[in-house]
Amino acid sequence: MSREEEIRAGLFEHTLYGHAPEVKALIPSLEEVGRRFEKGDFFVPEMLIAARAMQGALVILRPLIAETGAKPVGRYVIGTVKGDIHDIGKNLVVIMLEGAGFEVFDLGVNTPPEKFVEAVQQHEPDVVGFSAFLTTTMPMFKANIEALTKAGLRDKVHVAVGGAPVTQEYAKHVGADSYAPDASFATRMAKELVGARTGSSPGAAALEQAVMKIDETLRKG
Ligand code: B12
Repeated sequence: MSREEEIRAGLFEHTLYGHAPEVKALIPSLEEVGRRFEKGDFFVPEMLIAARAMQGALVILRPLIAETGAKPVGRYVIGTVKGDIHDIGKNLVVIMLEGAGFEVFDLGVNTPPEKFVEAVQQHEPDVVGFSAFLTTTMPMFKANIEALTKAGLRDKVHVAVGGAPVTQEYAKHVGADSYAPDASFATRMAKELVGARTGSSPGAAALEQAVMKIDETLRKG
C-alpha cells in the first residue's frame, strides 16, 4: 500500500468507527504538502487546495469532534469585511474555533455591515470577528462597529478583528475589543472569553496542529 493509500484507508476506518482522535490521519499528508512547498515543488495554489481539502475533511469530522466535546463552548460570528474577498486566514480561524468546540457562523467574504448586524441579532454570539486583508478595507471595521452601536448591539458582543495588515494599535484605534495575529491566538482568546477549559480533546488538539501547519507554511510563502 502506498503512503497515500495508507492515509486514505486510515481516515476511512477511523471515520467509519467514530474515532475522533484519529483526525491525526490528516497530519502526515499536510506535512508532505509543507515539505513540497519548502522544496519549491508546491506553490500557493497547491497550499490553498490543501487548506480547502482540510475544510472538506472537517465536514466529515465535525460530528465526531462534537461527540468528544459535548455541547458548544460558545458562539462566534465571523466574516471578511465588505469589499474584501480574502478568506484563507479567516477560514483557518473558523477551522480552529470549530475544533475548539465553538459553534461558528461564517458569513463568508465581502460582508456588508448590515449582514453582521443581522447575524449578531439572530445568533447572539459571544464574539463577532471581522477579517480584513487590504489597507483599503480595514476602515470597514469602524463602519461595522458603528452599525452595531446604531443597532444597540455593541455592548452585547465582543468585537475581535484580524487579518494580515491589522495591528493591535489599529484594533484599538477603531474601538475593537481584541486583535489576534493568528488563528491559534484568536481561538485562545475566544476560549478565555467564554471561560472554556484550556485543555482540549485529542481530536481538537490534532486539528489545531494541522491548522497551524497550514498557517505556518502559508506565511512562509
Ligand atoms: C492569497 C492572496 C490573494 C487571493 C485571495 C484568495 C482567498 N480566497 O483568500 C486573491 C488572488 C483572490 C487575492 C486578491 C487580491 N489581493 Co491579495 N493576497 C493574497 C496573499 C498572497 C496571501 C493572503 C493570505 O491568505 N495569507 C495567509 C493567511 C493564513 O495569513 P493571515 O492573513 O495573516 O491570517 C491569519 C491572521 O491574520 C488571523 N486572522 C485572519 N482573519 C482573522 C479574523 C479575526 C476575527 C481574528 C481574530 C484573526 C484573524 O488568523 C489567520 C490564520 O492564522 C497576500 C500576500 C501575503 N503574503 O500576505 C496578498 C495581499 C493581501 N493581496 C493584496 C492585494 C492588493 C490584492 C488585490 C487588490 C489584487 C488586485 N489588484 O486585484 C485583490 C483584492 C481582491 C479583493 N477585493 O479582496 C495585497 C494587499 C496590500 C494592502 N496592504 O492592502 C497583499 C498583501 C499582496 C501585496 N503584497 O501586495 N489575493
